[in-house]
Amino acid sequence: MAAPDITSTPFALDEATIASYRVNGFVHVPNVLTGEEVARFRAAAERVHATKQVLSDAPVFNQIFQVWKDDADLRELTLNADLASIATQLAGVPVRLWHDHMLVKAPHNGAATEFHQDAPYWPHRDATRSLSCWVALTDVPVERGCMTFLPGLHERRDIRPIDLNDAKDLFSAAPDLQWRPWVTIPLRAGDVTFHSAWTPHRANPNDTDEHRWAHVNIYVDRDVVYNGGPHPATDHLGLADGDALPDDEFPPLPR
Ligand SMILES: O=C(O)CCC(=O)C(=O)O
Repeated sequence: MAAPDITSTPFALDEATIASYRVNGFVHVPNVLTGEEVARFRAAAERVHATKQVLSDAPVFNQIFQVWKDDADLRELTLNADLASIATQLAGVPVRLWHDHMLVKAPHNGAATEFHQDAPYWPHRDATRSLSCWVALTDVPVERGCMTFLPGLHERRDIRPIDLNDAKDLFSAAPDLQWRPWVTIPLRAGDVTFHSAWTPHRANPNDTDEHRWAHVNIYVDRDVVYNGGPHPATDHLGLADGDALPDDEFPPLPR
């Protein structure tokens, strides 16, 4: 399979942004979606939230999983070529979709998403540069549940899966991280952040009267293989340890 040309992209990402991502393990890219796109995708998110089964409805967030499979508008957002192109440039390797999910914090949900890395939850072998794109479909100021990152830790690969309901768990697993600086990034609707699957991150509770609407696309190294572990994205597929991820379920992007 030919590798995508990661030097030409419809969305111009400057060298400073790529360099910042490579140093910090996350980056803020403003104004990726237009106001019209935000309005359309937000309406779709509200529609899907009202009708589709929630994978997790813990206070921390409502998680609605694999929305690209059922909703034409959200499919466009998940498979969006600009977002996938930015992810490819940041990763520096070809990627494929792992899964998407909407993460909706209800008004006054009273729970932060506590610090964790993402990769330890996933059943992948040979992942090196996997990353997430977190799309704000509403303004997300600090008090509505924006993201906070611990910079410069994306090569840290020794941390176990963390309980994201437990504020102390990451620091129990990795006590040295307790003294690292936190970087909190409020987003305007249409802004995105990208974060490495190994960058520790959290999100504040939603202390406002409005929902926090976030749509997350997760990209993994295109040549990652399944390691036999449990996960809702793979449990129904009958994959064996060592199998490649099938293209129809985990599409190579951009396409
Ligand atoms: O939005 C949140 O509450 C947490 C998001 C998160 O952990 C992620 O996108 O990896």
